[in-house]
Amino acid sequence: MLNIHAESVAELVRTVENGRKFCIVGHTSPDGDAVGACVAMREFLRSLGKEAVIVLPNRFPAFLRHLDPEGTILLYDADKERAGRAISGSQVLFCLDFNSFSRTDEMADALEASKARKILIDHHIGPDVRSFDLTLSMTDISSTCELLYHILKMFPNVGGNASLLPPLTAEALFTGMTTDTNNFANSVYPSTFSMASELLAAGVDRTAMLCRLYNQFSEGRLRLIGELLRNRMKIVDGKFSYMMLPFGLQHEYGYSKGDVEGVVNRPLEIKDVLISVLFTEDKDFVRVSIRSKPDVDVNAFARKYFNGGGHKNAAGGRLEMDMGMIPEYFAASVREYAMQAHLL
Ligand SMILES: [Mn+2]
Repeated sequence: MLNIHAESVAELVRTVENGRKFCIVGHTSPDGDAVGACVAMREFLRSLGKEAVIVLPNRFPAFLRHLDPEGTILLYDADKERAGRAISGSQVLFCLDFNSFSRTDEMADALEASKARKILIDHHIGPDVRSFDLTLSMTDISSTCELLYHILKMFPNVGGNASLLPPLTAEALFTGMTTDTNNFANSVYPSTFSMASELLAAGVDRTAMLCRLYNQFSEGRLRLIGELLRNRMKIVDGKFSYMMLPFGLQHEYGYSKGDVEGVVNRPLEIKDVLISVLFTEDKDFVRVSIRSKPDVDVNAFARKYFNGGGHKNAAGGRLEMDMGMIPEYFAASVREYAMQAHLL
């Protein structure tokens, strides 16, 4: 069922056993899977008596804050000096939930320059294997958290027994798997349910976790989602949906990063809609989030038109374009792509 390269895991175990100072990094705009995997790894390494620090390129959403109770995760954009020292001073660098250094923005140079042994654990298509000393990558798996879960179970001190994982590791892994599958809605495999079952048996409080993840938002956030779906969602040719979230709207509703996570999935509930895209205005660019119905590949779409990529049914990218140009650009690109991919 699940085919994790045993020799690679053995090499990983040796690296952990022989190392003392570890640095764990995730991608820019860290999501539940990235933060979950980083925290899970940190707590696991600490339980083995190792020094471990997490560095993320920028802030993560507030609904994940409970995963970092001491608030010790370093943010590269806010404190380049300390974050840079943590990266350059480590013997082993764990790179989690991204497939290439370019996914870490301005942190990429520091990661490339690091002399540490670089280990990638990830589930995105097309890992840049040349940048890493050891790559553990699978795409037919729900999340990096799930992959990490199965890997950690193979450590000699765990020996397949999930209840021997540190409690925060177990909770963080369950969190990342839950957010990446949109609470078991997509990319769910038999191994995903095994993981969930074993972690529940090991004592993870899923009810409390779901409440922290999904029921702790501001009123403004829910009203913003209402506004997006009621007034902003546009549909091109009856099949291709897009929504735009410009600065004006963000300010009006007190938006903060992560607030509209998952909203991009909603237009797919419409019978004939095949692709859904959300454009969020950011400092010097527009963030692009793309979802599709199961048969439609948006990884190629994201690569070709949005300087990004990801998975078959969930991808992302970025545009350096005025928000005003987007409706026209989207309509033209999605029509061209639909022709090439024979979607029409
Ligand atoms: Mn992920």
